[in-house]
Amino acid sequence: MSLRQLLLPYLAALLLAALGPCSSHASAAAGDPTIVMARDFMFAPTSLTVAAGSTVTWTNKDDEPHTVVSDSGLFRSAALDTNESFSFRFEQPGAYHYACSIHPRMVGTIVVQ
Ligand SMILES: [Cu+2]
Repeated sequence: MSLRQLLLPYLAALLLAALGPCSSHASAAAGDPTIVMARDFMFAPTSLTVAAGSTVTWTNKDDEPHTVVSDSGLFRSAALDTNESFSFRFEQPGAYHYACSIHPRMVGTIVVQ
């Protein structure tokens, strides 16, 4: 094995680590609790991709109360005050759209693969 063959996987891993997740899209491994924060009347990231079986946790980092309500009625949080959280486990692949019922322009999507 040449030195180049030995170094290639290491360099590839380094490059992936340097690139990191983009700010508006993120990914998580199965089972990882993933935080989607409501801050300044936005969910961040707006679109989050997770593996089936992942639990997504929303934490309100705003001074205003927010909710997390699925468009299809699959999940619905109570009003979350500052630093309160809501979690939901996504079992089935699909695209799940949700909004804050207090501020309907606050919208987000969880993509389950
Ligand atoms: Cu809100």
